[in-house]
Amino acid sequence: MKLSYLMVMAFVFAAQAVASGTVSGSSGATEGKAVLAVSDETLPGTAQGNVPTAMTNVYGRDYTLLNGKWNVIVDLYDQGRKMEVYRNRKPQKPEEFYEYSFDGGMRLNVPGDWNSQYPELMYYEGTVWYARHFDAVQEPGKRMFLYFGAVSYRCNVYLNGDLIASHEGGFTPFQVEVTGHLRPQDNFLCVEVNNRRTADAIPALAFDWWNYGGITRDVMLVTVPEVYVSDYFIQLDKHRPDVIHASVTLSDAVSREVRLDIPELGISRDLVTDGKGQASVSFKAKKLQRWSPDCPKLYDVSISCSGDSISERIGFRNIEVDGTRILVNGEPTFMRCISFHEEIPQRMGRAFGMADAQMLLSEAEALGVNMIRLAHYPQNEYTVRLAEEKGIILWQEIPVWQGINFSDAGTQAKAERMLTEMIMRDRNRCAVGFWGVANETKPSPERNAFLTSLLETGRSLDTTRLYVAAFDLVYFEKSTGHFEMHDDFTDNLDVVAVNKYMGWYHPWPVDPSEAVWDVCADQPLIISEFGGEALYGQHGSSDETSSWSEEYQARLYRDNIEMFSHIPNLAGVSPWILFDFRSPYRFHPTNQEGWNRKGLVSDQGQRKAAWYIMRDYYREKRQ
Ligand code: GCB
Repeated sequence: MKLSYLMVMAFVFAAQAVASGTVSGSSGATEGKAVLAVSDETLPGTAQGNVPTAMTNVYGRDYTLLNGKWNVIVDLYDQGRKMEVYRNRKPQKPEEFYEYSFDGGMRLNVPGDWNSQYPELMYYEGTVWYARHFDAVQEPGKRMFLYFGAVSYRCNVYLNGDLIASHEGGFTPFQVEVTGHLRPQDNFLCVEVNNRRTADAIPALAFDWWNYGGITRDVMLVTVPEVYVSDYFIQLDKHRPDVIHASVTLSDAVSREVRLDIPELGISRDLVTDGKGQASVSFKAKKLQRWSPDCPKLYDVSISCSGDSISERIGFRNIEVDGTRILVNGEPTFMRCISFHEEIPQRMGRAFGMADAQMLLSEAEALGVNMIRLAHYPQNEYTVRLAEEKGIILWQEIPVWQGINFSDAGTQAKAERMLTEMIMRDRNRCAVGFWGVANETKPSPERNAFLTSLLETGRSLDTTRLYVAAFDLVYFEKSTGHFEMHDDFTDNLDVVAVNKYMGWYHPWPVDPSEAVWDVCADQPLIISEFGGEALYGQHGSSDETSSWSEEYQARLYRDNIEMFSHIPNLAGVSPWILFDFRSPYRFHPTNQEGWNRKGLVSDQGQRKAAWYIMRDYYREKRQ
């Protein structure tokens, strides 16, 4: 099959799906945009158009996991597409042969990154072809979708030899409808995964974490009714404590009766979708107990229409800004925050399941946090949902991390797509209090336009969260004797966040007791990163940065904590970071060895001296 034919078929497939209303429904905000667009020939620069986002609450659906051992071909020179390995051909005649086979070769666990599974793949950046067979029961009147929790970083998906979908972005889900394209037995699913860093990608060419590649989250075959509830958004009003807003979108533009039940609140509402398949309602909920870090109350909520019913546990809380304070359920709340990457240090691999979520979150809880900044990209749903059950407020962000090409329209479209996919996946999670749009960007007209459009996109999908971005532009102004920052873009944000490494990247210009801040004085300010490196078990001078000692790191924490009391609009702090994490550009041969050592906890799970200082500070901030 020639590639052009393949591409045509892919478009036909996608177009058929759309013509029959089979591409998953979308929210009002994504509605009306282009349909499932299969990429151009090359993976880098994969064009997705504005594909409707994946269905809401996939774990509440009828699904089969396609996880497990997949066969793979490592394709360093990108020859697999030319050889059409996705067709998985076998010799049929004596003179026929193929220079590939998925059988008998390397196998990789899905979900999982490839880097941690074979030593020779540890640094690999390129293409890996994943393949597996599966059976599928196509029930009459039902629709089927392949759903990928995340593939890092870009991929093409081939089913039974045809290209059916493409996706770019390593941390958000996507789906493709396969109704009518499945055989009862032995479907051949092949995914061409590529994690090469490129200048137009997000993140771009260099970033301070490991570039894990692979099918890193669950793969599911999902069965839904002909017309199904594709999306819903049920949240408390931004300001009022007892008014719930609910909107429901069906997969198809049809008018149907929909019922919304919250039995514990005695709520049962009948809605009728309009010609676009959408309906919304607002109502008062008497005796509503709001979700909070101290009492993470969740309610069973179900939405049904003829033929479909979906339920999950949803919580209700208000989060808003009052002057320089952040209010949670009307109460001024200091954000005792921590960050972690989606990485299990002991395994040197990306986190993906419930056990991993338990590990990461229990160590965060031990520190006494009420909030986590999920650095620097949307993390898996196990983590998000478990954090919600534990009462931890979340900041989720997209990987717009330094070095992004703000002048590239394609890059901007990708960022908007990532933001949309993140918000659509998690906007029913009341734990999410903050959507982060960028980390460490510098003022420029292009940057401003890029971020402005991200905020517009975000706010068109969700106005109940606080929008935030982290900046590294604070400096000490000698003439005033204050720490200052001048970036007008901050006016567009609900909360301003600052990464400032006093005592590490920046020597103290004054004693910490005199380090007074005058930064965005009329807005809430979160110190979203501070810290320094120490090798667990290494002892040395508390005065010497280059000792990489626990003593120096502990002192740095004490000094920063002292400085915090001179930031009048401080609304929260977040040490960088909970665990030491893998980073390719941490070259020091004995202190780093490819690790960023700013963790409060070592790669082997040992708590450094600074951990105790932070724990005590958070204990005090609770009172
Ligand atoms: C930062 C970045 C973070 C890095 C950190 C560091 O400002 O936001 O991703 O890992 O500094 O350790 O330098």
